Amino acid sequence: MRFLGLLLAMVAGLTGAGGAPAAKLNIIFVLTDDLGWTDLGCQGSQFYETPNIDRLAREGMRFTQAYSACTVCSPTRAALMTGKYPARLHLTDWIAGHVLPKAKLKVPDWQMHLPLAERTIAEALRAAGYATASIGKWHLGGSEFYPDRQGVDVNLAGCDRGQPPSYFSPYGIPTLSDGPKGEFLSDRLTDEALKFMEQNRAKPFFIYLPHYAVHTPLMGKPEVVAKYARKADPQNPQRNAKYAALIESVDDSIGRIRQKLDELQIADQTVIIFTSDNGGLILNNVTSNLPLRAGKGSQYEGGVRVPLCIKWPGVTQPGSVCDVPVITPDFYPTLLALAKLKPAKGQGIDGESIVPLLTQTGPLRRAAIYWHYPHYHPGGATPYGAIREGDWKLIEVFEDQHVELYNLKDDPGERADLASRLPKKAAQLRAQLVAWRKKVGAQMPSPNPDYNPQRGG
Ligand SMILES: [Ca+2]
Repeated sequence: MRFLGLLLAMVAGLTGAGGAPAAKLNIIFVLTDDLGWTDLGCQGSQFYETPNIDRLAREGMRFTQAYSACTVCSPTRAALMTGKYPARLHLTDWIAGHVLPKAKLKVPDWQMHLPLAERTIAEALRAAGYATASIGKWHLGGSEFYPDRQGVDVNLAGCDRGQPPSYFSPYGIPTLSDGPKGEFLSDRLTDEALKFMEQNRAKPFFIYLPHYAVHTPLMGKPEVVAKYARKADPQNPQRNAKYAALIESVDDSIGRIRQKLDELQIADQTVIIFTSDNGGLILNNVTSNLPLRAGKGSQYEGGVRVPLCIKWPGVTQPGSVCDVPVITPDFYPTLLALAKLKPAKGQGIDGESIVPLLTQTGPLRRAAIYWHYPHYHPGGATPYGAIREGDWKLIEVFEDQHVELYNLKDDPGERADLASRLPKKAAQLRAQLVAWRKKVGAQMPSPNPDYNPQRGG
């Protein structure tokens, strides 16, 4: 019965009223910055209030094992735009990264912008007749690499900055005019998205809405901050009122977008994807990703596991939950598939379309997913690589070349390192990781001649 229903829904999706060919699907991709895995009501938070995102999850599909391509911002964004792993792009750290001249390893000479030669998802969709916009944080290079050079018709607020000087106008963002004094950035970006939807309702559109929230500096509307300050429980590691207010500003954004889709009567032809670019920041008690280990800037699950909710009207089963691991590069072929497009030959896409998961018609073909971060980060990472295959995750730490092996099904918090108990499994995964690095041409760090054990690392 379910399969029949799905089939009918998919057929219905191909034809509009009266049997006329339906308009192409609109795509709204909301990327939150630094939102952690448990930072939503639907992901178990007892503190943050996210009714609109929770409703999106209830009406669509929620992924419990979605991953960002990197533990920091820029590489994930590059992977989203290209469908390639950061390792293949050599864009492996947040731009411009930390410099630790005395560390044990010297980081490779990595790519600090997204090259114009890459065919971005915006370029691919625009070529197929989509109106395209990037409204929010870009963080993929200087002005010659801004979104309007990478396939978007409208760039608002996208620049080389990784965070806004202020969430209140005046913003200090070179590609966004200031609003009335005190206007809030998440609201303004949403206003701009609604305007773009109105102006382009007759065409298929792709709106990339990478909110600056919930990245630092933590700032919120005073009344919202006050609400969470009253509610904060010292026993709950999620208790930062300003951070909660930032999350609420993103939730408001989702609510307003959905209301506008209803008003414009295009909700049934618009796919909404909601996710984050890396795990939650736990430094200075910003948030907690428990039960996951650590947070942004670390090699553990807290650094890379992220929320993901997708509503594809008439196709995703309401309230469905998917536990298959998916990762940022998968969005590129998925978005192309939604627009009934395919990557060009020889484009070197690493991701795989997750349409079979969304339609519940089959598994993914690939066996494993990978990370490569030849850098240092205050979140805890030293240069490392990692592979996840099935329930297994292996982390290779380049400084001393030790490996750690975890069974994420039994041990999602990565407490019990099984590498010495299961040396064959560890060796097999490590060999796969090494082979993958070779395949994508990953850059490795090298011994640092200026290494000083007292000052490095
Ligand atoms: Ca980020």
